[in-house]
Amino acid sequence: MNARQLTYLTSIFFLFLIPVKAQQRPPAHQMQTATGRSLVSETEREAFAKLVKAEFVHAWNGYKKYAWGHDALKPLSKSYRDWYAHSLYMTPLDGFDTMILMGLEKEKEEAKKLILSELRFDHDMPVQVFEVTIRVLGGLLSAYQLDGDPKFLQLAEDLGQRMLPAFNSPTGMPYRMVNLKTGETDDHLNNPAEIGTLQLEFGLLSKLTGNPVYYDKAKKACTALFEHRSDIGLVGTVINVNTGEWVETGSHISGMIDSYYEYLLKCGLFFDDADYLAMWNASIGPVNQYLLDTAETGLWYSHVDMHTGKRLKTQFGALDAFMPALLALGGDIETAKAVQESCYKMWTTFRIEPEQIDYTKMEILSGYYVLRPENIESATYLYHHTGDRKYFEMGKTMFESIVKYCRTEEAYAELSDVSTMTKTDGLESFFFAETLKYAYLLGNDTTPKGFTNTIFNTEAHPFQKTW
Ligand code: DMJ
Repeated sequence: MNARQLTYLTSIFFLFLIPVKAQQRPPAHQMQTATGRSLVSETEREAFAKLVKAEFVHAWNGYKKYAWGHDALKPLSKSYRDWYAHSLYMTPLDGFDTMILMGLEKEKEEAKKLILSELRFDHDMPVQVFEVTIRVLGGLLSAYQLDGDPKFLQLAEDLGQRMLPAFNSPTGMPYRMVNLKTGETDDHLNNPAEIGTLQLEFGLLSKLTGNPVYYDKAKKACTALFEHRSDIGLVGTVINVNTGEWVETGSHISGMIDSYYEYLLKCGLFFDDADYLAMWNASIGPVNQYLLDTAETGLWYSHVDMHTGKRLKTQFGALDAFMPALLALGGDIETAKAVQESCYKMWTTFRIEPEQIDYTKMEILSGYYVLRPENIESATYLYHHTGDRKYFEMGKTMFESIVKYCRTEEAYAELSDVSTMTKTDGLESFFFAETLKYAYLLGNDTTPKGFTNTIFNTEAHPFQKTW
């Protein structure tokens, strides 16, 4: 048999073989594992990721056209907003690592050029320590780790130094505001989220610079907060950092407390810090014991008094929806799944989730939607931790409704009211950092070490353990 005949016979053989194999395989949406999970085909995932990437470019182009060099785009008035007297380049910094993960080379280079040529911190202006840490410091650190340019780390170190005076309170817990030039501090009434959500960034800065001061200050602050928990193991909403007295004693997992719990676990895992893991283990038990509430509408986290555990409110919201992601990371998949059902119900009942609902009546308490990521974030975590198609579909549906109701001709806009889907003139930088990134990672996991091995800061900046 000559070579030509051999090729002919081989192709005939494969022509018969391929249809048989194809017939044996059920369509992608019916594919199941031995445990009954439905899977998602790579083609479907890729197509979704491509869609998300295109929407990122759409929103970024709007920022470029109307808000270049400023913190955020105002999508309806086609102008811009800066948080303070000088821009801190929040949108380019928050979006930078998303561009890298999405393979947006041109956009990445233009953002890099802007940040490295314009961003400086020697401004005489008070800034909010927590927000600047999670967005700006976090963005600079992940930019350095993913891009490699040492100028990102120099900027991060400069910023870290300028924020250190915030920790100079009698308790070690930071003041809410610090002046970047003078180091003057302000606002002694702070909350667990703003006190306890600094360690990943300050800790990573220590690891990368070899200067332990950042790690130590942030850890002292968080430990002091933990030590002020009540006898039943809960924290309240507002604490005086000068005296350590609680000013508001409502306990919940919503805004002002949420990411304190997130960082207890993430810092324990990321830094192999046994103290953080111990604080997490001592906290998650009481949180589940006192806050979890089984209602007719599902499983929710409520609001209780930090000292008595007495229920204060049956209120849940867009920010609380981070919890299934955290539970999944902590290994409690079953509670994560049950709470995610509720989060998804909160979304689909109103077509887009409102900021706050009363979960017993499924009634809106606060109807705005500022393009928050938490619900999609949790769907993405559950998808990567279980491989179940159900969570891919949840994330996809949520993303599609954002496109349907929040897309504008040249970018995206927040909603002032989900009952009327009325758009409002804002576009938070976390839409670029988190919402679009988590949606994209649902379809295409481009994180260097894989999604389940990556620790994201609370603004979804992926951090790498390099030590
Ligand atoms: C982000 O800045 C962070 O995720 C923070 O922890 C909570 N709020 C926003 C997103 O909703």
